[in-house]
Amino acid sequence: MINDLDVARYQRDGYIVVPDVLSAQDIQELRRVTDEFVEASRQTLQHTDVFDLEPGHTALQPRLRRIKTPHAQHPTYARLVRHPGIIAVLQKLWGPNIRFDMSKLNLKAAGFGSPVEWHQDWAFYPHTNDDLAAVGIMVDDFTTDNGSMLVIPGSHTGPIHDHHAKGNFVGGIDPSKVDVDFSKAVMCTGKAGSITVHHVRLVHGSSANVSGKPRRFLLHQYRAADAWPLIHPPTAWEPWTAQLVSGTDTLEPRMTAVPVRLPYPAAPSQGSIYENQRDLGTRFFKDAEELAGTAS
Ligand SMILES: O=C(O)CCC(=O)C(=O)O
Repeated sequence: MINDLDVARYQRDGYIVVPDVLSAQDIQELRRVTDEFVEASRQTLQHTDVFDLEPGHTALQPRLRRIKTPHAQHPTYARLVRHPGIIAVLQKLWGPNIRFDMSKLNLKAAGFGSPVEWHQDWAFYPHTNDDLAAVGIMVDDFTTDNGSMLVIPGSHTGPIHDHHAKGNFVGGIDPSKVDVDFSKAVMCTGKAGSITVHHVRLVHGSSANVSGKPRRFLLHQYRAADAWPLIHPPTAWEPWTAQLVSGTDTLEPRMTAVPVRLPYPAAPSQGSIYENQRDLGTRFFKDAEELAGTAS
């Protein structure tokens, strides 16, 4: 699925895009099921354990921003956690022993999909080593104008940046306070069925969707089986070991010299990264309305 050059590129840049991992049939099924969730979101006007809603969401015009833990909500999503193409890519990067963590599906509907401010996933869940990555499945074609993910190549080897504002964790980086050259950002575009793999310490984000086409991104978090969470460690062995998707488990976490900054005190706005980032003072990305206002 990937070769040694891809591995070297991942190690150097902190991300890769791999085309043609999911079949056209997989994608058709993912879109069908996802449309059902958008329909179901008409029934609520508040965020729930499953739905994170865009501002302006109504029953008549549903604006679903995220399906939370989709693998726990529908068998179609659950099956993809162990997709052989995805697991093969991770095995090539880390070796045989791999554990799934969590999933989420970020939807950016045509014309209004929310931006995600710059952040490092590591700020949310530091472990004893940093062999963790998010795999992003492109459910739609990712283009230059529909809010594709942006990454800062090489930033996974740098510091863990401050994700706090007014003393609280807010899950986003204040662009005016960090030494990151955002002009070096690269956009991860590709055809539906491609995947992105980005390192847990990579600085990344994404702008609003100003195109006429949706951008739906199913994200799976995985980690090497010997990476042990420094916060929210498992409280029972069985569910923890059941998340192994390849290889064998271990009772011996691998400790490496990784920079850690804890996500405390907790974000004042809870529920999703979009909510956490509400309290970030300075924003990098404009929302769709602001972009439309600028354009007119
Ligand atoms: O949906 C995106 O473009 C990026 C999402 C992301 O980084 C996140 O949800 O943590």
